[in-house]
Amino acid sequence: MAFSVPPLSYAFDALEPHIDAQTMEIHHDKHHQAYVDKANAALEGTALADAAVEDILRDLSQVPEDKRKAVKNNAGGHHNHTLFWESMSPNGGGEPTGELAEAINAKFGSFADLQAKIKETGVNQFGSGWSWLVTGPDGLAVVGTANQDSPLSSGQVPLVGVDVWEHAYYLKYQNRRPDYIDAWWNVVDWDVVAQRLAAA
Ligand code: MN3
Repeated sequence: MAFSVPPLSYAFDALEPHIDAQTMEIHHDKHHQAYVDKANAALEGTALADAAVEDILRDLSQVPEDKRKAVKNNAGGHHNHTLFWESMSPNGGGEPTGELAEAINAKFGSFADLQAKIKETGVNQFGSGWSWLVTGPDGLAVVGTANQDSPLSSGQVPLVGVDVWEHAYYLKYQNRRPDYIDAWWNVVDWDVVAQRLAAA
């Protein structure tokens, strides 16, 4: 089954003032749709046309070589953005609790230390990409990925990530990527992140 852009579970303006409605609408309806359309076009007629996006991204070597770059970029873009929308909520913000909080404290020292690391990774991502909290063979980690590369392709499970492509923030924040990341914490749904860790 071809990929499709999942509908948001909240309105475009629900994350105001932290993420503006126009950015959300263009980002979701135009940018994400473009990744989906291009991923579907690249996979059409291949043995992976009906595969789950996670299974494709976990092993890109199974993608025919002439399609691999398009699939890496666009299936990656589809999966990254799906995670992104689901990780945010108008009722988000605050701090992780329970096992997620314990795991963060054990690995990074504190939630504030984790926030600093994600921000540093996002601010220092040259060009376009993402800053992620992942879990993998060595437990929790903060990693940056370029473009639409997925942590799944490096054997890690993305738990939450902040999109630091300019299209994610430029209308409201212009060049102020650090301010956008600071604001983004106010909409992160830590319950969803905790569920991802429990399922990983
Ligand atoms: Mn984006």
